[in-house]
Order: sequence, then C-alpha cells, then structure tokens
Amino acid sequence: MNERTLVKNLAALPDGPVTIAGWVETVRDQKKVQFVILRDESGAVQVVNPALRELPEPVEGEAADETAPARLATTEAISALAHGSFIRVTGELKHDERVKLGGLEVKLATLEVVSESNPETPIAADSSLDKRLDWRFLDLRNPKQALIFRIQTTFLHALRGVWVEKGLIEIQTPKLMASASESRAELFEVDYFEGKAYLAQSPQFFKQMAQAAGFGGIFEVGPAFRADPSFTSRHATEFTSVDTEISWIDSHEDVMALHEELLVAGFEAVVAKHGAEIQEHFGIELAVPSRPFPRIPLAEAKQIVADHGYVVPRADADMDPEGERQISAYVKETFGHDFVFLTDYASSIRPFYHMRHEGDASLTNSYDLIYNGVEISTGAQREHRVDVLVEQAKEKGLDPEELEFYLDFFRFGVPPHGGFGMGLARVLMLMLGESSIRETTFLFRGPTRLLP
Ligand code: AMO
Repeated sequence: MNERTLVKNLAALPDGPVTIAGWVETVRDQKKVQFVILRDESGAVQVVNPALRELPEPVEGEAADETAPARLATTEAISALAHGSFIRVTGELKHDERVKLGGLEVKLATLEVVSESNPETPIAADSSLDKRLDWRFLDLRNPKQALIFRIQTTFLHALRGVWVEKGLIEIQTPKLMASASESRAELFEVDYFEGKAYLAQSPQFFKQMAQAAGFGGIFEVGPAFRADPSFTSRHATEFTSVDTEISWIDSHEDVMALHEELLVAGFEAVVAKHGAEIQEHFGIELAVPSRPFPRIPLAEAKQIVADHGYVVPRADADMDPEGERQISAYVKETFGHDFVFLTDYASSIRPFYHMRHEGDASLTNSYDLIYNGVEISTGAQREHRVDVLVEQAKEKGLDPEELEFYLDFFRFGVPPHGGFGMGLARVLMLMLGESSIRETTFLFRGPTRLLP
C-alpha cells in the first residue's frame, strides 16, 4: 500500500510530518497563500501553501534560494488544480483551533498530482437524480451518499453476527434457474445454450432445500431479479435480497421473532456507530425499535384504515401503497412504533408454498413487515406436507411436473420451517428517510437503466 494517513486519523497525531492523499474538493487561490481542501474516503482537511508567484531577484553577495523553483512550480500546480483531481501531499500537520475544518491543517511541502480530473464536473449538488445516477461514481464521492453504504455495511455485519451466533449457515444460491420461483409475471428469461433459463426472482426454493438438506437454518444476502416494468420509488429490476430460513418452527411467529431480533441488532449497531452522522447528514434521530413489534392481522388492518376513511381498492387484494402508509401512521400514533407486522394473509393472495391455517385454509401463516409506510419483507411458515403442497400448487394453476425438483425436497423428510425475504435497499431508504431506493442501491437497475 502507498504510505498515507487517513484524514480521520490526523486529529490523534501530534504536530509533525504527514503524507495524505485524496481528491481536490476546493481550491482557494489567494495571492499570498493557497488553500486546498483535500478529501479522502474518511474526511476532509485543509492544506495550506504559502504562494510563491515568481522567482526572487538574485541579491548580490547572497546565495540563491534553492527551494524557490520548486515552490514556484507547486504554486502554479495548485493554481491549475481541477476539482476532483487525486493528489498526494506531504507536509507538516499543525493543530490550530482557529481552523474551522477539524481544528487542524497541513502545511504543504510537496504536491503530486497523481490523477488529473476533467475540469468540467458533469454533476452538481442540485443535479437531477437521473443525472447523478449517470455519474454514480462522482455522486458517491459525496460523503452523504457514501455514508449510506457504510451504514449498510454496519447493518449487514450486525445481522451476520446474529445469524452466525445462532449457528446458521451462509449459502449462495444459483441465480440461473430452470423455472420461476415466484409469480411468472415478473420473470426474466435468458437464452441458455439450446434452451431457456430464468433469472432467480428469489432464493425461495433453495433456502427450503437447505432445510431438507438438514442445515437447520440458513441465510443469504444476494441478488434477486424481477422483470417489473414499474418506475416506483421502491421497485428495481435487480435488488439485493436479505433472506433467511429456519427449521423446526411452530409457526410464522418464530420467524417474526427472528426477524425482530435481526432488525434490532442491525439498528443497535447502526445507531451506535453512525447515529451522529445520520443526524448530521439526514437530519434523523435514528432510534432502535422496541420489541415486540406490533402485529395486526391483514383483515383487521384493512378495517382500521377503512375506519379512518381509506378503503383499500380491492377487498381480496394485498394492502396497496396508500393502505400501507395509512396503517403505518395508525401504528405510529397508537403504539409509537415504526414497524408493524401484518399477519394472516388470505391464501388467495399468497404463493402456493405458504402454509395455511390449521382449520381455516383461507388464511396463511404469513406476514408482511411494513416499516415507515412501506413493505420491506414477506415471511411465512412453509407447507412441508407434500400432498398438501401439490394440491396448493395445482390450485394456483401450477403444473406439479414443472416443480418436481422442488416437490422432491418434501418426499424425504423435512422439518417444519419458515423464513423471510427482505429488500435491503428499501430498509436503508426508510431508515434514512430517502425518497427512492435509487439512492440506497449502489448501482440501480430499472426498466430503462442498465448503465453504468
Ligand atoms: P417478496 O416477493 O415479497 O417475497 O419479496 C421480498 C421483499 O423483497 C423486496 N422486493 C423488491 N425490492 C426492490 N425491487 C423489487 N422489484 C422488489 N420485489 C421485492 C421487498 C419485498 O418485501 N420468497 C419471498 C420471501 C419469503 O417468503 O421468504 C419473496 O420473494 O422488500
């Protein structure tokens, strides 16, 4: 690695020589002194250079100042610096409370322009989201945008901590499949040698396979693909799905308990590590949600929003986005909670693999988790009795023959199990009060976006 000190570590160092490297944020080129704000991935610092605008006239009897040509060249190089160029600076660190930016500065000794930037920056702070996404690598240089992915790292690390501690196994499931794993409506078909393959819409079948394989519990953080033509703030054609599946459960309640535990651990870690930065950049005082999260059966939730004057358009359908917003507002007002589990979805609007209520096949052991007005997850206990599963598949118009490989999992002994899938970018969007998952996805993919 090239030697350098990260800007965030300068504060702890005594005055003395340092080497730093980063991007030119601004240059203030005054006659006698030049200021460069240098930003690396950890922060920004002021670099000062006493300017030498021309070589001093030789004075008779005095030796010429041998450092002058180099100082003149450095002054000229700073005057010519473009915003965004990557530079390496050596100099003297000096702590000085009067310096607004972090109470320290680096007095420049040498400057190396490692990689020049085009002087015309194609995006500005007020550029449209679409334009910013066109230039995503420049957009992500903004500390606020980069912070989102630091937070995501902390969040996922905390979830992994819970999973690993419980002995769950991390798996990577194939994204090329021979059949659909969710509704056929949103399926990407790709040429596959002489035939066709489909991009995985979720790891659903494979996470259940791991239960049949005796793994006990698994998790996966990986891509999922949906050929969804919509342009909403919450839909992508490719997204990162956080999935888990556990065996030997009594009902979906066990899945919800794990779901809560994971989220609380994730929020605890994020609040502890980034609470102040989130406040600074997003103006949000993030709090750790309390357990248990409120639970409301879907039918009751629809009744509640109806009583508040909003009738979900189709009585036999899922909550629509407005219904989700309204039930969230109700839960916030009534329970002071940002999360709500909507439970007991009708079998008619759930996939064939959801287990139905004992004694009332019209309802499923399933839930959606709503966070600040938007669905972030679906979870359920799965049907593990193969005869029931076949009947449910047929009822949904699926051909059991096409599902043979999946149905086989249930013909050789499989424990009762369940799990959930959660859209990572949605969680981040709602946590940080962002307006779209385009902001919280490293590289967004939508119907009209395949670049960069
Ligand atoms: P579902 O289809 O509800 O369930 O997806 C789970 C979660 O994934 C996210 N999500 C999306 N995010 C961005 N763009 C999309 N187009 C998109 N579609 C879904 C949402 C959603 O709640 N196999 C089940 C999960 C399970 O039961 O384990 C499933 O895929 O946050």
